[in-house]
Amino acid sequence: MDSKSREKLKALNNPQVIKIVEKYVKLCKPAKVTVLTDSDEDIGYLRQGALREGEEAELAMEGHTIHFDGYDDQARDKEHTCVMLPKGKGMSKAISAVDKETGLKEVLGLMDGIMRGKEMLVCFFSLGPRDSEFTIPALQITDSLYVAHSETILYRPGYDEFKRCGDKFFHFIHSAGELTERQTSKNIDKRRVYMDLEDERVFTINNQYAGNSVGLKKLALRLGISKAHREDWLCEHMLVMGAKRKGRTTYFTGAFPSGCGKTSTAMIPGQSIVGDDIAYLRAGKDGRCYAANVEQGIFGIIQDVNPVDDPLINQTLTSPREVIFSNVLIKEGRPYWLGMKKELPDSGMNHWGSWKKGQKDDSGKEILPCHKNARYTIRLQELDNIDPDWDSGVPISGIIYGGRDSETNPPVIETFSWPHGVFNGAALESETTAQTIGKEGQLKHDPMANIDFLVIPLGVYINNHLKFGERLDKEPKIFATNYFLKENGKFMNEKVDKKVWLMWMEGRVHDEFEAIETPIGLIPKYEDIKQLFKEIFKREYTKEDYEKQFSIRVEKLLARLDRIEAIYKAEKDVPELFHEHIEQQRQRLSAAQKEHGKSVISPFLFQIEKT
Ligand code: SPV
Ligand code: MN
Repeated sequence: MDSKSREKLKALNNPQVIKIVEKYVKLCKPAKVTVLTDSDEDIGYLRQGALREGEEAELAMEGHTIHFDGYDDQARDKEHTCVMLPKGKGMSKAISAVDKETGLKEVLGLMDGIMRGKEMLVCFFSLGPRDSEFTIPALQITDSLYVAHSETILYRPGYDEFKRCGDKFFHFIHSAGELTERQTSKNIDKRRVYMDLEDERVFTINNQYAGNSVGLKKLALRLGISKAHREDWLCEHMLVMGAKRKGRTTYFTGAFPSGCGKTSTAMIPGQSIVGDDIAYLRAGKDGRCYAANVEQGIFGIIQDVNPVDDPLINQTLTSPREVIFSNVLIKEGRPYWLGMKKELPDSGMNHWGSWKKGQKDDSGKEILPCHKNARYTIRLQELDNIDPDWDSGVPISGIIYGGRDSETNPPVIETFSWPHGVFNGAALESETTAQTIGKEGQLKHDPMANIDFLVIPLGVYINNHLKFGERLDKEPKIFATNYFLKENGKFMNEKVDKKVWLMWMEGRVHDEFEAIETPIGLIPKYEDIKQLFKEIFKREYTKEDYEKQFSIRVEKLLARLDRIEAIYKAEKDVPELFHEHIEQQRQRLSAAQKEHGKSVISPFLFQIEKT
């Protein structure tokens, strides 16, 4: 460590930071240690370093760079992401866990000398708005310039926070491990992401894909869930946005599994974005729910970003500014991706290496021009639709849960109450996507779109949500959306239709629309949705479309209840209220089926809610 770095560490006057840095220098044995502050010079050092070392390369447009992760390192590795559990502690079946002693021994063993010949970077950030009740300082130690560079885009600087936080901070130790000549992680078989909740630290090694490597993203989400549990707030996989109608701004949060419309909801034209991925929710002194964006940037899926479906992001990614593209196709210094509504070249550099159309990988599978989970990394400030209050907690009036569900839920429903909404979120099912390693299109239970990140038992997590509502004087309304209903294999809605559902939800918050009461919740009246389609898109929305989309599919809904019940029956500590909601919903569905004598019931057969 040179004297400059030494000075920067010393100036923090934080013995815990020094202890941690010393410990991992000793273990990882880097050739050099560099400490970074929030200065432009230090941020520039990371960007320049990533280019110099070949973890990124410059593209034709000013500020744009490309980073490739290894061919087998393109998404979150759920299998090797584990909570290290102290002896005697239990965990839900759906959450991977390893005995703490065994896990620590394994991962620390793999980390011995892992940074040999490399530079260790020591960086400081703030999760959530700085110097606020939301702030969690985070120390990142990594040997990847790409990881550190990404974090300077995605997270608020936090060097000064460490002067006052004592030993209350999260820390993350990452090593990409040995690299190939393409500067990608070589020892993928030794990829591990191990979480230590007691010491609020995560070890992550032999990977580069940001969902595995960037400590402040999904690793901090997991530590945050544990901390929120202890301190009675909520840490969620949620967007935060301002919905704009009639000259007012109404804030919503929305939880959607990865690849199911979170960013595109936060980016609906005409609205404002606060955050697109992770939010901290706290009860305010005034009894309202406040949410803050944990991040200051977007690590977004690039597939289907085009002038029609995502005009704002498209404009941002095609003009000069700081952007890291990852795992797209590069030809003559220009990035290409799936669904960009442009012809893709037949050859170029991609996540495979030098690629040609038709090329197969070692297992004989044809390689797409660009990975489906290819991404872009930008600062929120690059967007014209950034909310003026994005850097603080905003009061939340509505919460949306949405899954990828081709055959069951209607496009939008309002739940009956906070507990009924929590039940809905807890019963969320969604088809898997390319954002995690494994098969796509499998229906999976994904409570609150957070299952991949849960580090506390499911029953405890659900109970925390119920209790959170009790602490509020004015609970947000809870809605459920489904953008992915299909008929004969084709989507029933256009991507942009989500704006209509949002405007309806916004209106419901302000008591401006009546709703129809069904066994699963309140749905819009045909006339209101027809009017919104006309106002927003000048498009005709037919009675037939409405009837198909908003029919109550009793058998499918009952089958879902059975699946959900079976999952929760196998869990400990599930609140009784949750089981009551399952039973009540089942009874309402069965009664409706009996009354109408069919298993798919038209929305026109239900009555307007009684107020
Ligand atoms: C997600 O997959 O939910 C993301 C990207 O937001 S990742 O960093 O992989 O988690
Ligand atoms: Mn996410």
